[in-house]
Amino acid sequence: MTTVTYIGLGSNLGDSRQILIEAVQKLATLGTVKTSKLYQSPPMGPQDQPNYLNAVVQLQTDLAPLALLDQLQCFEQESGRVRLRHWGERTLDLDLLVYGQQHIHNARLTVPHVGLFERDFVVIPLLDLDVNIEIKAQRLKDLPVVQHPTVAVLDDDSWSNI
Ligand code: A4P
Ligand code: MG
Repeated sequence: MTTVTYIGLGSNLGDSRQILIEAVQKLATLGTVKTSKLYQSPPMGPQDQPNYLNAVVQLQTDLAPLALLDQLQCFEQESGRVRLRHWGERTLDLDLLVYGQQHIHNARLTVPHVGLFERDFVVIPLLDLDVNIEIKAQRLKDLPVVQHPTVAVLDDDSWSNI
């Protein structure tokens, strides 16, 4: 059965734009993808780290949640993932934001992703993909972070060439 999922992409080390393009190409091997616009955002967490590039991909896939997480972690490793500290700089971060309507809580996975509603670098690109999206009965377009976003658009949704 095919499920609509949303994956958050972030990078602030290395050639971030190229790393995110390659991540979208890899996600496209798992199902049908659509990409949000490409954004630059100031770091959440430690401030002595570079700005991030962020985007969200809608992925329609047959993979079960943990099998999808395995793939995401594999793609992170393939990008030469370096992760120096919690909420710190990284070459590639792939977060499973939403998996259909499911609520998942286990040792490896919390879905919807923790902190999603407070992160403009996640909410704004999700709205690119579905302006009426609701998560846990919350309409994302009504969230406070949408009123004063700190993210800047770098490119329209053709940035990944998918
Ligand atoms: N895990 C649990 N739920 C999930 C999920 N829904 N998706 C577990 C993905 N992984 C999930 O991940 C640690 C563990 O979380 C995984 O092994 C998985 O089993 P991690 O990415 O290595 O953990 P981390 O470095 O502690 O980061 P964490 O807590 O995931 O941080 P975030 O939330 O990913 O934030 N600022 C800007 N502007 N843009 C960003 O993209 N990203 C971060 C990292 C910090 N600041 C940022 C950004
Ligand atoms: Mg993460």
